[in-house]
Parts: sequence; structure tokens; C-alpha cells
Amino acid sequence: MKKLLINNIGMLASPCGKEARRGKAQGEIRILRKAWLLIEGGHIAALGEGEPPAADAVILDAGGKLVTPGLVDAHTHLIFGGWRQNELGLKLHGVTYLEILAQGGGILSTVKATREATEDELFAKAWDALDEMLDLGVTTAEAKSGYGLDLETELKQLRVIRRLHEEHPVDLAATFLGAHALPPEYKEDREAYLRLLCERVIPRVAEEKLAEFCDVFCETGVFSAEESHRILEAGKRFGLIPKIHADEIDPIGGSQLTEAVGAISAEHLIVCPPEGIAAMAKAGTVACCLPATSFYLGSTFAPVRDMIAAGVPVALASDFNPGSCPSLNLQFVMNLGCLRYKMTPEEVLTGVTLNAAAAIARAENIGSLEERKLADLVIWDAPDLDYICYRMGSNLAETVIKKGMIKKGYLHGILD
Ligand code: IZC
Ligand code: ZN
Repeated sequence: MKKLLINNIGMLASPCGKEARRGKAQGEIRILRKAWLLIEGGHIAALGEGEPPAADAVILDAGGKLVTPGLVDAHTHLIFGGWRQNELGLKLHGVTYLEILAQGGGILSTVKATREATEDELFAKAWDALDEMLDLGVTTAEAKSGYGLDLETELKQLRVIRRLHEEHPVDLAATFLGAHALPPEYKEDREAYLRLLCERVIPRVAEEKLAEFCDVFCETGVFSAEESHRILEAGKRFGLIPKIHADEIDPIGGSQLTEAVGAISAEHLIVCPPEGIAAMAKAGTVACCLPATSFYLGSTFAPVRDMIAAGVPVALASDFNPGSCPSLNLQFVMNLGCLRYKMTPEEVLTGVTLNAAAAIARAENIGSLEERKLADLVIWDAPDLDYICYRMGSNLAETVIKKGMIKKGYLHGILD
């Protein structure tokens, strides 16, 4: 494969390292000016400031613009049938997210639509969403099951994730979320559903190597902390790394569980109490915060400054799903990171690149622009990092490169 030299980079901004950055280090990134970056075999071969080396390479002129790592969206519910636009009117009349769910809507209406959809329909729909993500600068994403809530449909969702990972340029990390809600057919027998998950579905998911992570929705009226603990331990016995939806609406002990189970990440954390922050700091758990969901629910915003002060590494993700965040725009998430979490642009960049990669166990290979990492990067229609955090509502990703191949922008496909 031909080499690619990106020349005339005005500002190259990237965190450094192969693990999550926490505390003050979250905001310490490397800035190169008048920079270049050489790609070979899908990886970053070299980068620096000033004159680029003489190389037999295709040259891409970055026009003095900003270059960052490709964005990593560490939390999405990518695979679903239908949408839930009918809930907008309910929301406007003050019906809450948990009330809609308790009435059999919300997640459960998406479960119905997902069970009814064929694998090919789910694939085609998620493919389009991934195209949109790539267009916005995302080069890797996490994707959850959780709209099947039965063996066959959970496997169907996870197989779609695997096919998309193999066929779409955006790489995917798969998470099993069978404990997303109690399915209607188990309404009178929670214990039977928990046993189904722990004894049949998790072993099968592991056997077919369909997921790397196991997640639970630990929330009032959904799964208690005790039930969540039990499911995550069952996942661990089959090699699934724990994640946990915690403190989204009510603080019922989810974030405190991170230490007990050794969770790689905890999600939402909108109402995370100090004990939850302490547990995550101790466990080295990445706090995966989802500000577009707070925005959409009209709720408060996660106490991210307290997390950073306590040494918890923070990632920012979209939470793309048909209910509480029908947006996959990680650039908007970056705006909210600054405006609502009061993060600096440097902290935000780490949150959507290296720390997001760490939340899905990918920090060895992606999340920063360094030699030997994958050549996943974005050339922005922007002069510097502040600009992409400040502008709102426009797509500023101009050129998107995945594993050294130009997937969007001028010279698109020239190396494929
Ligand atoms: O479909 O409502 N919070 N799960 C937990 C979601 C949001 C997705 C949904
Ligand atoms: Zn979620």
C-alpha cells in the first residue's frame, strides 16, 4: 500500500499515551504546529514539526488546518428497529422517561420494533447511522445490544454489530446489554429473566464471541444494584468486561458498584454521588459521560469537574439511541462538554479520543496520534482546537482518514 504524507498541518492536537488520562493530565495534550504526519500500512509511521521527510508518498495538503485523532464514540445503542418520535409529545406534556417505560413504551417499544426487524433491515439502518458518524469524524464506536431481551434477538443484534465491524470503515466494539429492561413476558418473574441472562444468554454470547463487554441498566424500576452486580459477575465468569449504566436518573448505587466489579467504564453518572466518584477513582474506571442525553432529557449535567478533580478519567460519548438521545453528533457533545461540563477544549479532546478508547479497551491502538497507532484521524475545517469546541451545529470534519485510507474528503478513496 502506498504511503500517505499529510503536510502543511496548521495545528496537530492529540493526547499521548496508551491509557486513560486522569486529573490534570486529562487536559495536557501535545500540540504540534506547522506539522506533518506520515502514514504507512494503515499506521502512523512518523510525525513532527517543520520540514517533512522526503518520502515516496501520496501527499495530502492539510491547508494549514487542525488535525486530531479520529473521534471515538464509546457509548451507542446503534442497533434498533423503529424510532420513538411519538414520545416527544408525551415529553412536552411532562411525562418522564421512566414513566414512559413503566407504561410499556420507551425501551420496550424499541424492543418490539427490533424483534420484528430482520437482520438485514437492522444492518442497513445501522449502516446509514455509521456513515453519518464517519461523516462527523468518528472512526471507532461502541455498540450495544439490549433491544432484544430474548436469546434470539440479542444474538441477532450482536451479529449485526459483528457484520458492520467487518464491512463498514468505522470499527465497532460490541457490548451485551441484555439487562436493559425487564421484557414484558417476564413481568411477573424477574428471577426467571435474571437466570435466563446469567445461565443461557451470557454463556452463548461468550461462546460465539459476539461481545467483549457486558453492561446493565442500573436504575429505579429497571435493575437494582444487587441485580446489576449479579449480572456483571456472571458476565465476568465468561470473560465479558463489565460496564454499567449508573446514576442516569436516580443514584441507586450503580457508580459504587464499579469498584466491586472492576468496571472498565460507568455510563451517564448524571446524579453520581461523591461515594460513586470515589469508587471510580479507586477502580480506575472511566466515567463515560453523555451530555447530549442530559440536554435531551432536560436534566442536570454530570459532575464532571468533581470527577476530574478526584482523578477519574472522563470520556464523552453520544449515547445515540431512539429514546433519550436521537443524535449521534459527537461534535455537539464536544460543545456541551465545554459549555455544560465546563471542561477545557483540551480535556474534551482527550474525552472523545484517548479516554474514549480506554473505555472500550482500545487505548493501545487508537485514541492518539503517535507512532505505531492506527492512522485514524480528522482534518478539520478549523484553524485550531478551540474553534471546533466553539462553533456549533455545523459539521467541521473535512477529511476523515481510517486506517490510513481517506474515507471522506478531497482525494477520497485514492488509496483504497
Ligand atoms: O432506548 O431509552 N438510557 N437506555 C438507558 C437508554 C437510555 C436507551 C433507550
Ligand atoms: Zn446507554
